[in-house]
This record gives sequence, C-alpha cells and structure tokens, in this order.
Amino acid sequence: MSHDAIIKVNEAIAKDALVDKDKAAAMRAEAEKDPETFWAGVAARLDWSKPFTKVKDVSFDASDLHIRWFYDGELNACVNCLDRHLPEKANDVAIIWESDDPGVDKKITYAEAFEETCRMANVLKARGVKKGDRVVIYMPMIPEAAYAMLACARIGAVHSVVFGGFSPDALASRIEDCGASAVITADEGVRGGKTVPLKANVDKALEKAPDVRAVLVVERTRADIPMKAGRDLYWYAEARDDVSPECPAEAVNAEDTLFILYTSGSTGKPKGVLHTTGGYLAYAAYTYEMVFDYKPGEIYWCTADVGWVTGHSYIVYGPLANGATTLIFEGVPTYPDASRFWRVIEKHKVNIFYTAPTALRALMREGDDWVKKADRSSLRLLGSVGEPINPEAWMWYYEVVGDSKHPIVDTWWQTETGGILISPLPGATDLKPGSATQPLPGVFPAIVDANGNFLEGACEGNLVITDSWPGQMRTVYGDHQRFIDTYFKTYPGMYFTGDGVRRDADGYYWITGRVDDVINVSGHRMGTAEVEAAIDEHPLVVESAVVGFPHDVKGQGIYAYVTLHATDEPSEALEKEIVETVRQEIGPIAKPDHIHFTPGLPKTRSGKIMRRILRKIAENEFGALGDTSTLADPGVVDALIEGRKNR
Ligand code: 6R9
Repeated sequence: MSHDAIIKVNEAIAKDALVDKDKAAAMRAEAEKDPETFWAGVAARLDWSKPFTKVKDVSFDASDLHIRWFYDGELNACVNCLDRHLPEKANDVAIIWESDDPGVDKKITYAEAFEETCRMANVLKARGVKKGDRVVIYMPMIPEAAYAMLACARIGAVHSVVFGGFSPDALASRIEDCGASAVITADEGVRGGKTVPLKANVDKALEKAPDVRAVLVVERTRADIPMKAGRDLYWYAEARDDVSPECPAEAVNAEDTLFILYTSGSTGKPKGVLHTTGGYLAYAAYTYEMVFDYKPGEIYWCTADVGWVTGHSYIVYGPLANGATTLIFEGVPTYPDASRFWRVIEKHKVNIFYTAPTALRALMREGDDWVKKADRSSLRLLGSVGEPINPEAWMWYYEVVGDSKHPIVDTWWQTETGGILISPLPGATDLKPGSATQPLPGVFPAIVDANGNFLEGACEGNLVITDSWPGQMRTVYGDHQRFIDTYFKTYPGMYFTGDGVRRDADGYYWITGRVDDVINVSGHRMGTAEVEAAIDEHPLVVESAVVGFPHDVKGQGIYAYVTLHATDEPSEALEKEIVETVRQEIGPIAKPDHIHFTPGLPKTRSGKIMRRILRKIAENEFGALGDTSTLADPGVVDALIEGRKNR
C-alpha cells in the first residue's frame, strides 16, 4: 500500500463504534453552535458532589487572561476513578500490572485499588499532608504509583509526578519549585533487568531541598537502603497496615489544582504545568472514551510512563474514570527481547494498544518475526502519541502489528492540553498514514502565518487553538505571567501550541514538529536552553548551542556545539565528561548524541546565536544556509561545515 493511501473507515468497526460519521458530524455541529451545552454534557459524565451551574468563564486576552470551567461545582477525582465504580465493578480488574520480569504479573480489582488508595491517603494524612499541599511522586511503573496519585487526589493534595529517569538535581529543582512537603518513591525501580536507585536519588535531591518532611518508600526490590529516622517510612513494613482501609474523600472545587507536571519550554527551566480537577478529569474521561472507543470489559494498554502527561491522562485518570482495565507495564520494549510488547499483548489479551513512534521505529528495525510469532488476535485498535509518526512507521504498525485490520489513532496533544485535541475517531474518520487527521468535537484549531494572519484551506503554518477546552492548563505554577507570555502573546487572543502544521485539501492536519527551541527526543520534550545550561556546567566549557537533528529511531537527536576556553584542547575524554555532566544535571534522556567542538558560534553583530544555521549544519544541509551576511564573523560557518564533514 502506498504512503499517500486513504484507509476508509471499516463498516463493521463503524457499526460497533460509539461514534460513527453521522454521530461525529452531529457532535461537531452541536459543539460549534452551543459550546456551553456541549461541554456541560461532557462534564455530566462525572459524579459531582455539588453540581455545577456555571460552565465556562474564559478570556484569552493577555491583559485579562483567565480560564475556568464548571467553576461552581465540587467533586473528587479519586471518587470518580474508584468509588463510583464499586457498586457494579468491585471485582472487575482495574489494573493489570506486568512487571519487568516476564514471569511476574498481578491483577488488581477496583475494590483492591480503592482500599490501597484509601490506605495511602490515610498515611499521607497521618504525616501531615493536607488539602493543597504538594506531594512529589518519583516512582517506577508499579500499581502503587497510581495509588499515590489517586491518594493525593482523594485528600485534595496536589501531586507532581517526576519521571524516574530524571537525575537527583532535576528532581531537587522540581521539589523546590513546587514546594513539596512529602515525596512518595520506591526503594529501587527495575527496568530491562537493571535496577534504578530511586531512594538514593531522593536522598541526594533532599540535600538540596530540605523542606520535605516525609518520604514514603514503597518496597519494590527490598534492597538494603538507608532510611532517615523521623522522615522516611516504608509503605508495606511500617505504614500500610497501621491505617484504616477507608478514607473519606475531600470534595474540592472544580478549579482546585489536581496536579502540577513539569515540562520543557523553549526558554528557562521546566515549567510547572498546572491542571485543575473538574475540567481536566472531564476532558481526560471524554477523550479516552471517544478516541479509544472504549467498551466495558476491554483490556487497554498505554506504554507511556506515569512521569509524562500521557501516563496521567491515559494510564490513570482517563481509563479509571471510565471504569476500564488499564495495564501498567514496568519494563522496556526490548527486554528480555524485541518480542516483549507483542508477548504482553498475547498474554493479557490486550484489545487497545497505545504507544510512541520511537518505540515502533526501534522495533521495526528488529524485523517482523518478533511481532508475528506472538498472537495478537485480541487487538482491535492501535494508537500513537508523542511525536509525528512517519508514514513508514505508520504502515509498519498498520500492516505488521495490526495485520492491516485495525484503525490507528494518531493522537496529537501536549502536556498543556491535558488530553487529546486532534485525532481520528476509529468509527468515523478515514485515515491517512502520518496525519493526526481532524480535531475532536469541541476543539477549534487554526493555522496562522508568522504575522498571526489566519490561513485558509490547504496551507502550512503555526498551529493555534482559538477557544478553550476544559482540559486546558490553567497556569504555570508560581508564575502566571510566564503562562501568559509563553502561550498567549505570540498570537494575541489565541493559544499558541509551539507546533508547526500543514493542512491538506481535505482539511486533514499534519503536524510537522516544533517551531520553537524545543526538541523531541524519543517522544520526550527537551528545551535546548536546558541542555545548554547543563553542558555549560562543565568547567572547561565557555559556551554551547544545542539543536535537534533527524534521527532514525529517536525522531530527533541532540547535537551540541561546544566552545572551550582557548587554552583547552578538545578530546574524546572531554566529550565523555560533558555527556556525563548532562546526565547528572538532567538525566540520561538528555545526553547529546554529538558534541561538536568549535572555536566559535555563528552570531549576529548583536550577539544572537543563529540557530537556523546550526540546525542546517547538524542536518548536513550545507547548501541551504540562507542569508549569513548579518553574521559578525561569517568565517565561522565554513569552519563549522568543515568540522561537520569530518565527523
Ligand atoms: C502528549 C505529549 C507535546 C509535543 C507536541 C508535539 C509532539 C505529541 C504528537 C506530536 C505529532 C502527534 N506531539 N503528539 N506530534 N503527532 N501525534 O506528547 O505531550 O510531552 O507535552 O509533548 O509532542 O510537538 O507539541 P508532551
């Protein structure tokens, strides 16, 4: 099949789907005509302890920016994910846990998840955590990570999950920024047969962030680790059994904070993206059901980590709010071998599978046999998220993994959007490999040129969203001005996504990637400024500039131009040291693929680095450098090209 194929909606799938073409059209029309009624209907899927009467209060005007949804209502997110399913689903499986070891797994019912969560909530309370307090969660992919999130929600505390691959320094800066008073972690994580020293990392981080009063440690490996008396507490050995299995849920206002999640931007340190309770949960629940066409009893697996927004919305909140069975996978796609994903699908009879293009590209390289030898007959829907999926990877996913039978939902969204904004609906949308297709009902994207003029019809430009949706972030924690400046100043009156996009003649959207200084490495967002700051920590480095370059597996790789003090000589040892510095400052995911030592960087006379040129050189595109006449020293460019050719 060619890459510009259109794959029409399968009639049999449409017949069983929650939403077919007619229904989708009707929903779109309703959302356009009367958005408030439409979104009130969406939010009605939740249980409200005090029903809302106000739906929306939004202004995208930078001088009066505010976003509120369902704002006189009260609810509890944990109740919506657990308690309300108990009458009918107490013994249904809420979580399937597949450990790193292919021989170990566990099924947790809604009743069990409820009890564990209540106990953890009680332990937090006993340690002085109150409504509004921040709790950092630094965990491996184990069910207790979900309990931790839901336990915070239950008592009205705000969770901030930090990806377990981040370094102690990165963890410390997040703990400090959100002012957390407690941390929930594990003794160690296990991934690909290796252990990750989570508690030791927390100990190091807390040397820099001494305000944390309580550290709850879930026993995963039972490794012998130091525990600090009065501060640290084992979950199973010391806490869990001492508290009641019931915990009253704190009703919170719809606009009370549910969580903060740090994400990289084009400048400065990572931002604490803040989501509130009512709008976020309604949106996660609605999009989960629509996009994955979820039906009771189905087994759903999203391979993301809870440290990213995908794990929040589509491992924990979206599925559990729908009473679904969500699979939590601790391991990696290639351990013990490249068949792992497909073996897990076979073993647990997974119906809906949601993963990232980078994983697909890595597995595609290993050959089709790894896929074909596993029984994938339970599958009926495939999903993709995190970065643009190239048509080759899309076709492989469709033809090899899905045996050319199952729709692929390529879901475009961001930490900031809380949930999916642009995606096919499996029963309603004809597919084009590589396109996220069309906005969900109620979502209004537009494309603008560099000056903010709306472009019509088939065009290419910058992706903006012209009106709010309930899952939208509300602010940057502790820095509302940064929220306004980052998202609402570039194109006044609109939310700017930071992504470039093309729209074809059928109105289909094709995300082309970030247009700002954010790079996307294996689906992980990274600010070039952040990586530069880490490189600059090395004592011999004077200056650095980081750009992305196309990478076969990772989507984008990290290319770092580094200038040393004139007296220092580049060397392989120094290159390794610099890479190690980045690993320590941020974590392994930020390690540069290339360090290119250069005596100078291309700068304008006013001292601005011309990244456009650096990107082209990293891409090996020396002919298309554009205008270099404004450079203070145009000779730098030739030296850089020479250096690149010699690599
Ligand atoms: C959910 C998530 C957001 C950035 C976003 C865009 C890229 C995500 C995509 C996609 C093309 C898709 N992105 N999904 N690009 N097609 N289906 O990944 O959130 O980590 O905040 O990253 O990822 O560039 O702006 P986050």
